[in-house]
Amino acid sequence: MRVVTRLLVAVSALGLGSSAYSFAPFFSNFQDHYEANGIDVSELSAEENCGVCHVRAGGGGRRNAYGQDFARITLGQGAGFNGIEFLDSDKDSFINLEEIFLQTAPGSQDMAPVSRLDLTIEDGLLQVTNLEDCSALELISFGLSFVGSDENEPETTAINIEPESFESAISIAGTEGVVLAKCAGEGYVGSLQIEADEDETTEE
Ligand SMILES: [Ca+2]
Repeated sequence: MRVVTRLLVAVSALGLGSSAYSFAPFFSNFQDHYEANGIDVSELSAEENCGVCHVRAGGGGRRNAYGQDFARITLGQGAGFNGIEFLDSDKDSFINLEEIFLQTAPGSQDMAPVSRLDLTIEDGLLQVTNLEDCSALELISFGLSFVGSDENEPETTAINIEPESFESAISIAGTEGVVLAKCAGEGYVGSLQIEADEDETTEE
């Protein structure tokens, strides 16, 4: 008799747990993925975390545009978070990765970056423009690394710098990846994708 009672209690507790928290693991995966890659998502986490994927910030119900892409591509096609990072789910002209880096909502136009930073490479050096009013510039790279003008300094994948001291003396090492830049206080963000040169093996 005692055994049966215990079993029922255990099943009941499991049932409650799964209905109340059924979607929380997805957000936990989101946090783990971006924090492991050096992207702070604490503001997205602190504030209405289910709102990253759902229309209602409390979770449940309809998914927003990012949540729909997450369900269809990240889970449905097994493409992971990387599979939707270069989409602009909410069509506000900023890709999801830029919005996650700036911690604006990738699935809602109600929260969007203020302005775009333009990133280019000229003569091998990284250029960032539209830095007017930017109080602190943060750069991060994936698959690539930053190389400063001082040869003795090691390559790095993340730089925080005052915009006035950013003199375009940073070059990019590597053949394929992405560089992200933001001025968090002002809401500016931008990115640069570098793809491997397919003509590399061409011979003349
Ligand atoms: Ca967007």
